[in-house]
Amino acid sequence: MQHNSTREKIILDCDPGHDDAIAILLAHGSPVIDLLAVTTVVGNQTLEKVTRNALAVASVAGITDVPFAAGADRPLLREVEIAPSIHGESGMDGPELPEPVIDLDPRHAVDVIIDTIMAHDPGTVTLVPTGGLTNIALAVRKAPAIVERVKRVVLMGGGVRVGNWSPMAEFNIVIDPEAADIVFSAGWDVTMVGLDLTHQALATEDVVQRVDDVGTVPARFVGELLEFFGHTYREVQGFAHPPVHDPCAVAHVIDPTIVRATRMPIVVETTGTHTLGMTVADLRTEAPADCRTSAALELDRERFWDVIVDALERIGNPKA
Ligand code: PIR
Ligand code: CA
Repeated sequence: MQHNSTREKIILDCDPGHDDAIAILLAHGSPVIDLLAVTTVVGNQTLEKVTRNALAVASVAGITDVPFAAGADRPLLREVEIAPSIHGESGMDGPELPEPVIDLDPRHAVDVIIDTIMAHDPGTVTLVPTGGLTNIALAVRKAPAIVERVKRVVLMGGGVRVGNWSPMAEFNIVIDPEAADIVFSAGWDVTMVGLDLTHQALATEDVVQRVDDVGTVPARFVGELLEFFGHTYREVQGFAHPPVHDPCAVAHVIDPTIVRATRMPIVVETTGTHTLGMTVADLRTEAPADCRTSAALELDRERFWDVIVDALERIGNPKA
């Protein structure tokens, strides 16, 4: 991997999760991303399971020089809600999951997030959350100075007038709406890569074929993830092809012309009777000058899959 300061430094906070796993592989394999840390949070499955899955991804990809740390095992206020109907009992059903080859960092994820941000120059670290926002909210409360210090937050979650866990709410936001509220209103730059965008990132047959053609162990792993994810998305959500949500946030950091965002005020609904966890976007007029929130609405499909295939080709066959 190349080591120069032109690469975008990111912390990936995730809940693997089929699409989270692909986000880790994309971040690791991309020549323009410097993956500083991977942190885990309860979401698609229990904290224990998603953390185990993250370490399995590290094994598959041969990631040995990045800290992996476990974080919150429950939301700030709500009961734990997981998604076995989509991600299976393990949280990453489908491929065989290899044993960890690296040890978990002994620190709590919240401390890894804070320490990592503070160890780098101001305005250089981007946070990329692809699960519930509990860890990020806790980090903001524990060390409010990070709000000024990070470059920006590019999160997968929410959507403009579209939900998946309820008619109006997306899973990552609705499982911890108070945490999401803290993150969206903190005052830093937030780019919401939501369902409007990720429902354009469908793993169609030609995409699966391109991944298959890479022919390496990590590419085969991705193929098996897509097969299981495709199956549950067909059975449970009635989709012909599965949307590969989380890598879209990483792709936006790689190149904002692949995942294009528009500035607009966005707030999180924390009290709605039928709209709890909705990301309420104001599209009535042009965003005011001080608006710090954006929603990604437009995907360049071709180049999105290009960067994923390119990352897989660069990872190669670490176990072979
Ligand atoms: C949850 C997810 C995906 C699909 C459903 N139905 C529920 C997970 C993905 O990992 C992604 O981060 C986000 N949450 C999409 O809602
Ligand atoms: Ca996720």
